[in-house]
Amino acid sequence: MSFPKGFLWGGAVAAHQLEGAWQAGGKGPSVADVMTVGGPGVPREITDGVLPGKYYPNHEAIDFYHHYKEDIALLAQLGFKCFRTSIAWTRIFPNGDEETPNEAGLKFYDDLFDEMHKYGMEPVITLSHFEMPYHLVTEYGGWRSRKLVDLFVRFAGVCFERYKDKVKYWMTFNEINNQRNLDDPFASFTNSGVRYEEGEDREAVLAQVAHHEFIASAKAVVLGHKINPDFEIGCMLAMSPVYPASCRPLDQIAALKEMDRTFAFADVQCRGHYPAYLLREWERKGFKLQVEDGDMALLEAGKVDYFALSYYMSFVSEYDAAAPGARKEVPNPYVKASDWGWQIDPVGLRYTLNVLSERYELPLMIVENGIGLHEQPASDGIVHDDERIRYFAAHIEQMKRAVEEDGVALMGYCPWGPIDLVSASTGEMEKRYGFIYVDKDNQGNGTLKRVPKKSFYWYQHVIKTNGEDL
Ligand code: P53
Repeated sequence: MSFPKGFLWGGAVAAHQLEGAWQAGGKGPSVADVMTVGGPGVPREITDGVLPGKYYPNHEAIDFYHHYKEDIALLAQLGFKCFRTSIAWTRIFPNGDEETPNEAGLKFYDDLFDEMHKYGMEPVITLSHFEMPYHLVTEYGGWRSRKLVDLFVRFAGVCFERYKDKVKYWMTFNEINNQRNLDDPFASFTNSGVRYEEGEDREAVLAQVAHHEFIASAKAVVLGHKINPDFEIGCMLAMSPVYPASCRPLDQIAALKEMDRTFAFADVQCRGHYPAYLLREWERKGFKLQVEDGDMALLEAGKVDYFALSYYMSFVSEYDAAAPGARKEVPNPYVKASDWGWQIDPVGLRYTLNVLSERYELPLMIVENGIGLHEQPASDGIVHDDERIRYFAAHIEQMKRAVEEDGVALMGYCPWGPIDLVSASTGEMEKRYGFIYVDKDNQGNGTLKRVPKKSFYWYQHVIKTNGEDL
């Protein structure tokens, strides 16, 4: 037994993190275009529009827009069966609220998908990956407004129609659960174009924002299936398992409740209704969700076909007697963390796949996994990234056990950033994930030259042996 035939080995990126060309072909500014560069523990600044004298790393990124043929050829050399990217909403609807789409933007993705198919590479496409039109933030307050539902569904419908014969695998919202981190301005801004105001009840705002997104996602699923019944349309969550700090029963509850904050986003999209724990919480807190007639039936009708997840790290929660119910994270003594503090835990991947498979009984797809590292080419010009190889070997080993021993239905595996790109959380180029090195630094200097790293040849072999030989 091993990975099924046709297992989708590949890699994953997002438009704003690699395309650059932020104004080419009539593209409008997205939320990613107004974020500066940060660093480990240094947040990116979200500016009011694009300001002179500031450096915005996504504006050029690695200029995939002009290098995509060369880059897809390299990924084909790796043996990719699929490639996950997103469609930049702002290439199709530069402001987000136009009546008609921008042909130059549509054409770019036609060409890109054709290029992938040339090598037998299946596109796996995210509709909204941290790059909504900035105009929708200034004009409507982002997903606070119900208006966004129609605008998103229009965008989704245009993409579904245009690419119905080129794309089979879709996702609606990337890591829709990140915004549960209410104190992180990056999360609410990139997920939903929301900037919280002084004194407002963030939890109540989030409930409404998420409801709009659930409705939009459900409508997109229904519409997509109408346009092409063969479409597979998934939800996408950042899955970081939360372990209890001990076998103390109160620690168990603390971890369980922490996980519910993630599951809340998946329960609605996978099961088609709000879970009891969430309804009761809103009741207790006095939230009055604004719901329209037919919303609940829509959630039921627009359930997703599969569950896509990113997996990078795990957490530990401890009961806090001083603030019961509040989140109290403690370090895990059994695992090591990356330079950016992400706790590396391969066994947690097997654990997560099992939990999701048992809870939802849906096919799963790992659409992100990887480690950001500080790297430089050695004197031979090559990055010898043995640490990355060890990271992937350990994770793929656990993924294999989930499939072979535990019976998890896994569709594919797409490591994050197969080619170095701009980090989402920090905006750095020097938080590198790739099998391919790109010569560019955090300030934007470099030739943009692409050079395969040692891991390139390793992953190529893994794909060739269908994961047998790690
Ligand atoms: P970067 C937080 C936690 C887990 C995954 O992240 C996250 C985030 C937000 O950054 O994001 C996903 O680049 C995301 C990608 C992102 C990737 O993980 O911050 O879907 O866009 O690049 C890695 O190191």
